[in-house]
Amino acid sequence: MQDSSFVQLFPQQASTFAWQVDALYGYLILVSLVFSVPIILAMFYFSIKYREREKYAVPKEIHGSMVLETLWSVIPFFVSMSVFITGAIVYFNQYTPPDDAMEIYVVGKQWMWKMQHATGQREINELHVPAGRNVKLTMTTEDVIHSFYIPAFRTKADAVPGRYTYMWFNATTPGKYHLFCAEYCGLNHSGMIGTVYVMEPKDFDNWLSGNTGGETPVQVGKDLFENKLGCASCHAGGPQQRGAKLEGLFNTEVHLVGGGTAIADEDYIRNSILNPASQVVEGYQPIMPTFKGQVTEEQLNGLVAYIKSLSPNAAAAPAAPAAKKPDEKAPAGKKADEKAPAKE
Ligand code: HEC
Ligand SMILES: [Cu+2]
Repeated sequence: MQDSSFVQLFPQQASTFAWQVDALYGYLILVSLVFSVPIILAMFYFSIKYREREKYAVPKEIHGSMVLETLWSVIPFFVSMSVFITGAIVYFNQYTPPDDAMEIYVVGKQWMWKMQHATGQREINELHVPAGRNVKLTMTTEDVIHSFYIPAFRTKADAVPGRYTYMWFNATTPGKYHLFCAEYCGLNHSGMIGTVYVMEPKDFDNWLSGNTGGETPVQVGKDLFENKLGCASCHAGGPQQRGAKLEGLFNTEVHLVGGGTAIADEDYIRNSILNPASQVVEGYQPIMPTFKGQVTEEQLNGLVAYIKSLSPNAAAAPAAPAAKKPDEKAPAGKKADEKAPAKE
């Protein structure tokens, strides 16, 4: 629960890695203090001790000290490496979703968060999750960049147009927590807020079964695949099928025309549907039409979920998206504000 009884410096720690983030943050503050306080004190001390006593005095020459110079190089080296290494450990832990995580789809949109559980329940600006279980969010957005931020879990990840990003957490304490959009996304950005409800696992199971919310993402995808979009006319299986085999595809390596390879993760499947010509599978003709503009983000999630379900034994996504190279991200200046003003 949010505690407002006293001035609160930090939000409550409500996920398994919250304490790690706080400990690292505390360590950074400590390092900053250890380096800044003595320096400022020494400044005052020396400026008084060595103040000008007589005009044009010539001070005694001091020659270098090997011991001193070694120390002030080696100590900061270890201090900065300790920040780097602990930071990297916390980061990789936070952005590597465990294989056994329960999956929830999140779509950002000006100005709301739309969630869908694997069992079909939909929520808007609310997210119900069980305590003590690993939860993985697969996120994207319909318009500009948004950022999914749960301060009490000490986790935040951008939702980026045109691809999937992931976040995971294991909530420790049942209660109600703030959910924010942490990337300026236009006029009503400040209203793009919500609530995360962490429930006891058995309450959550009740909530989930008492809230039957229509079709599951896999069912939505299957329906699109077999009926509405006609994917099955090429991908139905059997010897004469014109499309590539999709059974067992997820998380395997695909050989592409032109000699490259790709791992068939969520982004690959998504891209195969939207830009089929950009990654043509070896041994096939580039006859697949693009479905860009014909499917919503939620329908895409369904198609991806359905194609994943054709590979029952595949593990979850291999790599953390947020751990991708920074240059793969949208250029800093090209974020939400680019598109947002037009809507105002
Ligand atoms: C006109 C026939 C045709 C239709 C319709 C079609 N595909 Fe394809 N699809 C292909 C062919 C051919 C390939 C292999 C060549 C390529 O990668 O473009 C392919 C490749 C793919 C791949 C990559 C497979 C791999 O092994 O890497 C995916 C995923 C896919 N299609 C999904 C879909 C979905 C989902 C739909 C419906 C929304 C669809 N396709 C509709 C013909 C089709
Ligand atoms: Cu937003």
